[in-house]
Order: sequence, then C-alpha cells, then structure tokens
Amino acid sequence: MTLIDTRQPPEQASRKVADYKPSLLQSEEHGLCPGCGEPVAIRVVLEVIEELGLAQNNIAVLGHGCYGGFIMLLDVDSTLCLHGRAPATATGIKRMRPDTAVWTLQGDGDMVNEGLAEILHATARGENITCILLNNGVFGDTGGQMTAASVIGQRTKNSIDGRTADDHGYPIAIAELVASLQGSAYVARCSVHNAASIAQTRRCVRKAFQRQTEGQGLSLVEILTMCPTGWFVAPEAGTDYLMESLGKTYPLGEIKDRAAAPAATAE
Ligand SMILES: Cc1ncc(C[n+]2csc(CCOP(=O)(O)OP(=O)(O)O)c2C)c(N)n1
Ligand code: SF4
Ligand SMILES: [Mg+2]
Repeated sequence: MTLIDTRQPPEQASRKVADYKPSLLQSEEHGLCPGCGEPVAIRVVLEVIEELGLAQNNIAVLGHGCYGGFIMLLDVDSTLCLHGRAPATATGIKRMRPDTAVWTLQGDGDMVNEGLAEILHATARGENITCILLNNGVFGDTGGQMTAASVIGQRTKNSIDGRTADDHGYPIAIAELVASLQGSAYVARCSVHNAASIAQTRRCVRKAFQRQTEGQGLSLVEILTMCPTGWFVAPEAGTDYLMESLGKTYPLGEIKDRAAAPAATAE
C-alpha cells in the first residue's frame, strides 16, 4: 500500500475540478441546481463527440427544459426548437447536411409528453440522427410536475401523494417503444447515479453516434438523471432516490443494437 506523507506540503498542486472541463464546454460554471444529473450527462455526450473526432462536425438540437441553458455554454453549432420538436428539426438538418453528426437533447417532458409524435415518427422514418433523452420523471424546468414518464408512486408537484395508475395512468417507457419500431438502429437506457453507470453511459452514447456514422438509422440513449429540486429531496439524496424510483421501473442496459452490417464478401 502506498502511504502519503501528509506531514509535508504536496510536491505538486492538485488539479482543480475545472481542469477536467470538456473542451466543447465554454465554461465550467452552469446555472443548474446542486445535485442535478443533467450536467453530468451532457458532459459525457460532449466528451464522446470529441473522442469520435466529431467536434468540428456536429450540430446539436435542444428542446425545452433545464438543460436548455447549456446552449449558452456549448462550443457546438446548436439550435433551440419548439417544445418536443427536436427530432423533426434534426431531421431537416440531417437531410441537408448528411455528413454532419446531428443529435438532439430532450427531457422526458419534452420527448414523452409534448413531442411524443415527433420521436416516434422520426424513428419510423429511420432518420439517421442520435437522440439523447434526459429522463428525470418530471417537468423540472417548470417546477417538478408529473410527466408521462413519472413512475407509479412517484411524488411530483401535482401528484404529491404519488402517481397512481387509477388517477394518472401508467408511465410510457419510451426507449422500449422506440426500440419496437423498425427505423431504430440502437436504443439503450443508462444512468448517471454513480461512476460505473456514467462509464456505461459513455459506452452507449459512443455506440449511438457510431450507428449514425454508419447510416444505420435512429439511435436513442435514455439517461436517467437526478432532479433533487423537482423531487423535493436533498441534493445528496438524489442518486439513491433515482434508483429507488425511476430505476425500479426502467431497467438499465442496451435494448437494441442493429450493429453494422458485415462487409460484403467477394463471390
Ligand atoms: C408548448 C410549450 N408548452 C410548455 C412549455 C413550458 N415548459 C418549458 S420547459 C418545460 C419542462 C420540460 O421538462 P423536461 O423536458 O422533462 O425537462 P427538464 O426541465 O425536466 O430537464 C415546460 C413544460 C413551453 N416552453 N412550450
Ligand atoms: S429543477 Fe431538476 S432538472 Fe432542473 S436544474 Fe434543478 S435539479 Fe436539474
Ligand atoms: Mg424532465
């Protein structure tokens, strides 16, 4: 075991957290709440884009939600669009710029409520785009109201005693729905509640962009993210709460992968 002699000052200064900022972020500051999972997920996506050599050749399409504030921070060509309409906007951009990696960033309210038709039709058309869903089970930006992805029993601003199937219906598992359509190439559900889950998210986001590069069709990575403010829990309680609520209804893992077709062999 290596023992660190703490009686002497360190020989070199430790790196500040800010030193680890992805180059595609223009600032290490953000205006989101303490304990929010969205900045972690966005950071992973940006790191993957850079690793894949797409830093100068990608366009982001952001929906409406707390993550929307990142449009001021991304060093990426990006646009905000109407609530829920990111897959439709991305469709147009990708068709005009087929050699550019086009990706969307949406919340569960944005994708599964307002924009449910958009994501399903974009998938059915087999649009060659990569969709990132930040699922915290609430309309975080407007104060923590129930979404179509809120799980049974989940306390939200307008289901304060917990969502019930009788009163509010059942949650929509969008990843499985998208995977069931022929136009989807890759679908995974990930999380950012601990280091291992963040590493897995990185692997899945990477595959999602690779399937786009291969021209395989729509890829979706749903990332379960903490929203302590919208859940009315302390910031440090967010990770456990995430897995006790959304994590129990939405299993993590790869749901579909239409891997690259094998190269044709000579007759
Ligand atoms: C057509 C329309 N309806 C409602 C709103 C208000 N609105 C803005 S952000 C938001 C919540 C988005 O929730 P979600 O997509 O889950 O993102 P989160 O804030 O949770 O990250 C809503 C309802 C809007 N901007 N436009
Ligand atoms: S309300 Fe929730 S999703 Fe929005 S910034 Fe705060 S913790 Fe994050
Ligand atoms: Mg949300």
